[in-house]
Parts: sequence; structure tokens; C-alpha cells
Amino acid sequence: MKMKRFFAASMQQALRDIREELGADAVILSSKKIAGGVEVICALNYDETEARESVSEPNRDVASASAVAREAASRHAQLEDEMARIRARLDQMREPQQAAPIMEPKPVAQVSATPGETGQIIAEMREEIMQLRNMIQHQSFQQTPAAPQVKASGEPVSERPQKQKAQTSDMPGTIDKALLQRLQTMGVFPELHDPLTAKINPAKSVEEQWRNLMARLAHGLKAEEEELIDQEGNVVLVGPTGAGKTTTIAKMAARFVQKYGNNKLALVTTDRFRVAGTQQLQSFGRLLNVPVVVVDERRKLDDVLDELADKRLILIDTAGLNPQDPNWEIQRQDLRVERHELRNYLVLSAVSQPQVMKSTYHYYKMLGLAGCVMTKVDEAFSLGEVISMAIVNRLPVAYFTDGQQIPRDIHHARAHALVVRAVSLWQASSEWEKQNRSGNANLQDLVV
Ligand SMILES: Nc1nc2c(ncn2[C@@H]2O[C@H](COP(=O)(O)OP(=O)(O)O)[C@@H](O)[C@H]2O)c(=O)[nH]1
Ligand SMILES: [Mg+2]
Repeated sequence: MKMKRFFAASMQQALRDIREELGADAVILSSKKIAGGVEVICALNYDETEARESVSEPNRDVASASAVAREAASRHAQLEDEMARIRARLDQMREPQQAAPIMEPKPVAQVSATPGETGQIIAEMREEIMQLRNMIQHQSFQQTPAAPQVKASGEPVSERPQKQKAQTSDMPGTIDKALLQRLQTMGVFPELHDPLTAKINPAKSVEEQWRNLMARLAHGLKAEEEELIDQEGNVVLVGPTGAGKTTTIAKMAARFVQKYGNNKLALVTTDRFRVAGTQQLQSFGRLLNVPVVVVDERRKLDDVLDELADKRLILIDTAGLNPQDPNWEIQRQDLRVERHELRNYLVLSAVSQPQVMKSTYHYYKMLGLAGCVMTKVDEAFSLGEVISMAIVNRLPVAYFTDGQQIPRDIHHARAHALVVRAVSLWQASSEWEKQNRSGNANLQDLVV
């Protein structure tokens, strides 16, 4: 591991110097304020254990600064490449078909390559869809035998397809009950079951029906095509207390600074109802060296946005309130603007109960919602609920977050990746339930 000490006037300048000299794979091991600026120690070919041994006495600032830069530095270049590729593909894909929430995905076989670049893009898309199908199949049916069973004669046993045909012919024209059960276990809202299953062919094998269902789920889920930090404007995160608004803003801000520097970003908060409300954002703003402005009766949001006219992106944090709270109306007034445009994103915690999510949406939709951010995906037992919320309410997903690390644990959302994750969680929860059921049987013996 190569280590190097950098001195710079600001953390941002240090990050720029480091990136220039050591490249995107450099990892910050420690940083501290010194007279006239900051001192940062970096490493190339980072190894966690080795690093822990070399850096003694890390303090809180060090931990935060390290969290800001660690991994993101190395993943950044990779993400940028991926984003450029996806953007190009989406440009090619854009079709005038936004109407129904669940749309029939194009059968892969019908996608024909055209010459040149378009052909290449379509070939990549086809590959991606195949990967999605394979992943879903692999994750959902791990219990099915990997290799076909063979009779003593050497002839393959064709038992499974026959069995499935028998299952489906019992209920002509209806979807297999087991599939509905899977949708339920995944947390997919019942109101989506019919639209999802409407065009599923019950004559197909259960595996094929399931793959089709998941492809339709992914197709119904819309994701924000361009990452929010790459767009200009005023982005507001709204949602209940504890959903992860402030943390997500911190993650987005750190990503922005790493990509574009700190000159074109500002943070604004309307969360002035709790002492801690503004403190959290202010300390993060200090760390990134970006301005943080608090909106209140004297500083209207319109005026604040006028003052920040030279910024490319303004991230606006809010208090998690509900209409019963006397401050709800105050915050609504705070968010009322005449001279600017706001894009409100609802922050939905993947661990919220469906009813809580629904009532949250009900409260916040009156603000006008441009999309949503899914948080705490790492803590969720199922993702069907939060995915259903986005589909049913036609909220494009901008990001999903899966941890507390800033900015590592935020990801530009992609529909199929979220569905694959939902399927693998379903797999894990089915296993858990199976074990739990046998546990309950033992408990019953005890109780009786
Ligand atoms: N596990 C996990 N925790 C998160 C995530 N996002 C935020 N949190 C934590 O959730 C708690 C509340 O977050 P905060 O941003 O203050 O929520 P806010 O009230 O909506 O601003 C904090 O402890 C965060 O660290 C996430 O994606 N995963
Ligand atoms: Mg907050």
C-alpha cells in the first residue's frame, strides 16, 4: 500500500489534488484540520486491515472525512462509466408509452439488432434482460435441481414440466396459487396482483410465469433516468421523521462535491422546529465546505433561492411532519415559492409498514411529487411494498440507499436491480419462514 500526505487549503481542494495525483482509486485514511487548511493522508492499493494498523487514534472528523471519500473515490469512475452507458441506452429506448403502470415487456426474441451503434445498444440491452432473467431464475429457484435428472436408461426425466402442466390445467386461465403466494411474501400490494398477472400464460411452466411476473414488475417500476446530482435545480426531500432525508441529502451532497466540486452546490433546510434539525446539516455542510441556509419567517425560500442563483444544484432538507402537527402548515408555507421551481421527492423507508407508507404518500402528495427515494433497503425484510408504492403512485425512483455510510450507501436506482434485490430478499425470507414454522411447532408443544 502506497501512502501519501497532502496539505491543502480546504478538504475539497485536497480531494481534487489527491484525485489528480493518485487517481480515483485513492482512499483517504485520515484527515485533520491544521493551521491554514487540512492535512490528509491517502493510500493507493488500500487494504482495510493494513490501514487500520497504520492509522492510530482516528477521531470523529477523520471517520467522517474518510467515510465521505472511502469507496466513493474508487467506485466513482466505475459509476460514471455505467451511468454514461445507461443514459445512452435509455436515449435509444425512450418510447411514447408512459400510460399504464404495468406494461408488457418486449419479448427478448423480438428485439432485433439494427446496424451500427443502435444494434450494439440493443444487443447490450438484450444481454441485460437475459441477465435479469437468469438472476431471477437463479435466485428464485435455488431449490430446484441444478442438473436434469436422468433415468437409468440415460433418458432425461421430464417429470417437472408434466407436473406443472397438471397444476395449471387444474385451474384453466388462472395463475398458479403458489405464484400469488410469492407475490404476497415479497410484499407486492394486492392491488397489483391482477395487473401483474393479467397477461401471464398459465400454460407456461411455473418458473416461466414467475420470470414473466418479475419482468413485468421491473417494467412497471420507473427509475429517474438521469441521476439527480447530474441535473440542475432545486431538489426537496420530504417524508416522515427518521425516513433518512438528512442522511440522503448528505450522501447526495458528498457525491456532488466529489464529482463537480463545492462551488455549485448549496444546502437549504426548512427543519427549524428542532434544535438538532439544522445542526446535522450544518456540520455536514462545514465538512464539505458548502453553504447551508436555514429558511424561516425572515428568510423566505424564494429569497434564499435568489441568493443562491449561481448554484447548479440546491438540496433542500425538510422536517418530517404530518398534517396534525401545528408546524405542518408553517413548513408548507416555507415551501411555497413563486419565482422558482421545486422538485419534491418523497423519502420512503423500506422498513415502513404499507399503511404508514400509504398515509405518508397521502399527506405529501399535496405538495406535488416528482418521484421518490427508497431508504433503508439494507434493513428491509421485503421490498415489494416500497416497489409497489412507487408503481401504484407512479413515482419514479431517484435513488435507493442501503446503509448509513456517507456517501457510499446511495445508488442511482435501476428498476431491474431493485426487483432482483426484492427477489433475493423473498428467497431469504421464505427460508426464514420455513425455519420459523418448525420453531413454532416446538413452542406449541411447550405451551400446551
Ligand atoms: N440502515 C440504514 N440507516 C439509514 C439509512 N438512511 C438513513 N439511515 C439512518 O436513519 C436514521 C434517521 O436518518 P435521518 O437522515 O436523520 O432521517 P430524517 O429524520 O428523515 O432526516 C439515522 O440514524 C440514519 O443514519 C439507510 O439507508 N440504511
Ligand atoms: Mg432530518
